[in-house]
Amino acid sequence: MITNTELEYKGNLYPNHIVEFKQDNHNLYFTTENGVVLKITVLRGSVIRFRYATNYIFEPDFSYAIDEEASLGYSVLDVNENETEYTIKTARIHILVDKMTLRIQVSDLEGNIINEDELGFHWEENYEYGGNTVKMSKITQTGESFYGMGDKSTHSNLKGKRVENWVTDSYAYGKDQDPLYKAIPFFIGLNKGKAYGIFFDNSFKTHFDFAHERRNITSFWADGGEMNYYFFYGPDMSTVVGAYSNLTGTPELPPLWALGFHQSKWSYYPESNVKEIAKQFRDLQIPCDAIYLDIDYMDGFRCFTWDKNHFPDPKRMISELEAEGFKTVIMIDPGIKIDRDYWIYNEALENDYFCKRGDGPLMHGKVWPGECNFPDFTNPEVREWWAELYKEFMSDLGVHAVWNDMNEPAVMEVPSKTAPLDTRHDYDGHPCTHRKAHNVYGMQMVRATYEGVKKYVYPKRPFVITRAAYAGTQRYSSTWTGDNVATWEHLWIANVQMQRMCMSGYSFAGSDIGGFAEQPNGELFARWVQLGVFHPFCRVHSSGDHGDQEPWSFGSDITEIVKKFIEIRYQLLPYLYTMFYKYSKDHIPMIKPLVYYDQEDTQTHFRTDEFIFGDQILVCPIQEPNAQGRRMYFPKGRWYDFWTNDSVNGGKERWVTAELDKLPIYIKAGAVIPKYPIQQYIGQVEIKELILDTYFKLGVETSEVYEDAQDGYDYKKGRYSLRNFKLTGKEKSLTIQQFKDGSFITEYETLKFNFHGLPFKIGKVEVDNEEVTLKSVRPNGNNTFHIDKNFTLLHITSK
Ligand code: NBV
Repeated sequence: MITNTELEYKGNLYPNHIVEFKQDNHNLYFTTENGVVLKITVLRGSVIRFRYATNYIFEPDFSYAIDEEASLGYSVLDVNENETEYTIKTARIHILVDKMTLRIQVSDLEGNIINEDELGFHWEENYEYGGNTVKMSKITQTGESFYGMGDKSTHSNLKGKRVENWVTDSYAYGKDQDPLYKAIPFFIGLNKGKAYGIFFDNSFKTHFDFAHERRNITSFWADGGEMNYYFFYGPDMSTVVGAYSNLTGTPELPPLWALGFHQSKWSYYPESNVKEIAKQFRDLQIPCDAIYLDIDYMDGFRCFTWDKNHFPDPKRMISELEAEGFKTVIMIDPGIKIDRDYWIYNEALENDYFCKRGDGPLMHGKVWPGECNFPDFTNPEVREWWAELYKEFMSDLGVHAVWNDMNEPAVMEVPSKTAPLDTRHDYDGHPCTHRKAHNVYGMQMVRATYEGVKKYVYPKRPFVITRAAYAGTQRYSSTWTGDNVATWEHLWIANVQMQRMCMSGYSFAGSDIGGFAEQPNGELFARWVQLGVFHPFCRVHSSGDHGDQEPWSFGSDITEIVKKFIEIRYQLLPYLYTMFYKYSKDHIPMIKPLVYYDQEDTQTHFRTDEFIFGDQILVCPIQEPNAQGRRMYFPKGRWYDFWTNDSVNGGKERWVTAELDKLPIYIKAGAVIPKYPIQQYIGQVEIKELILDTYFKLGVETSEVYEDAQDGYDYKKGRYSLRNFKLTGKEKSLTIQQFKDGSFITEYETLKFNFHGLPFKIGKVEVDNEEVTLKSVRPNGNNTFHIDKNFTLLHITSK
């Protein structure tokens, strides 16, 4: 066994024995003889925060990641002491703190070790910058798996990998390239069917080694700041992800149109080109809700200006597009052109809003407009100023939403691709260098954008997109995975990244469908659309320099396929919106990898391709050219083929067919899937009935449908409609109970049930205990009929 004293000579410093213990309510302080203080805070029975100070002093407690509304509260907290250790007991876990080494061991109430320190906390002093490199190492079990960590483009199970978090502009990145655009230092560990999570809330560059360097060790460390991490116990992955998501927050509901299909390119201009694209969508009857203006709409890439040659009257154009059902989304970058004739530049300069270097000069760097200065978005005053800049765009011109690019911040022609490390930042009153602020810079920019957009689109809801992100950014903004490439490998990457983002608390995300760099062929484009319509954010975007990438750019066969899948997305909008509602309110990820769905099935631990869209739709993308089908794994339960209604039992890998116009999609038995009719854009048609595709199950299954005014804030006053359907299937009968909540009155009066997989012929139908003749329920074919939207009990029995 290695003792701490021996290791002091190998460059690292270690805590030694505990000399003092103090408890202050839910904070427990353990002080060692050599000046290390471990502060353990019990936030909830299974959410514990660990902080370590060296030389007795903690840093001011400040984090951009933590949501003010995070839930707190626990029922049990007992601390006991014996000769060798302290034991902290909550209602969910036991934590041992070793008196000689300060090492931690967490176990469940049955005594199973969930997570234990190897060397535990240790550190190295940083002579050059001051402070410490703070480190933690933990023991890894043989069968342990690791998930999460944001946008890493690598196998979903991180076992054996080393990754780092440093928000980076990564044009045309590759598989396994790291780091990328996001820094989300949160992972989930899964061992012997029990899951836990660790969120290392430190905005310096952080590193994670998942049994890569040493087979039985997982470690994480940061280039500065504090060892400050949150531990979440499951045992279910859903509890872990939910608790992390609760701590770092979720977004409010977006306007429903933000969940429609969006079309983008670098760049659509002039105005006539934008209009032409919009017209094509309507002529071809391909649903689309938003069109994007990339940087070329600006005057010389100056933020908050328009190129008046290309866009002589933006207000008129935006309202004309709106009349056709299109929302206009514009790009904003962080770099402000150094130009004494540009009012925004002057205003920022006069008010001292730009970042400065260590010794005082303004930090500058080259981006699209040429040399730029960069607002310090970590200064609250700067954020307020930035938010106000949106007034004209949103209120006067009618811009609908904003897309924040290059906010890593990206700087051209320098090896670091970003600001120099000595750049100073306010960090909300905790002044620091870029080493600490880099990973949150983009987050604070998009936060300011969000505040401005929210204020000036009111009473509508804001919609914002960001490229860079730190943990917690999901509260303010949706995101995309940056500059990917039009290759089959990138289709695989997009799928893994999205599942990973959802596991990392960030569900409102998507990839540039079809690929940003290079040009897909029709087949790749179609396969990517098939995947992309099952991602929460669904947008085609491309660099535009290799040809067109609109749904009609690859010949009529591809156009038909793409149209068909976009239509499926529009039909599924009430289902998708309900997914978002559950994400926003209950912190449930919108899409789930199979391991999340059934962590007890070890087959799922290394699956990357299949995922669950919402709770009840199993999707498996086709990721190879010329495929007629593929092998896919079905998790536990019974699944209906979306196309044929044939059902299969899970727990097995099977061959499934999927010619180019098909994607393997399966519906969970018992599900009631809500659908709207196809519309060309949100609000185009009156919804006359809610379609409920109902899939028989022997047993019980519940499904929900959330609806509201699709925009605005009335839902916060209770004006929403939440339907809960409890389906109970027996050999010769089917019962559906409806429970309703909320005061929103939906515009439709009827529910149209489509029954799939009924094992019997319908004999009798009773609605709220009254028999209805089959004629009055208007049977359509075998198994379709309409009933009043307010029913509470539907009972169907066999002939
Ligand atoms: O503004 C141009 C592009 C944009 O289209 C893309 O989505 C961003 O990720 N932007 C990057 C800057 C240029 C990239 C080469």
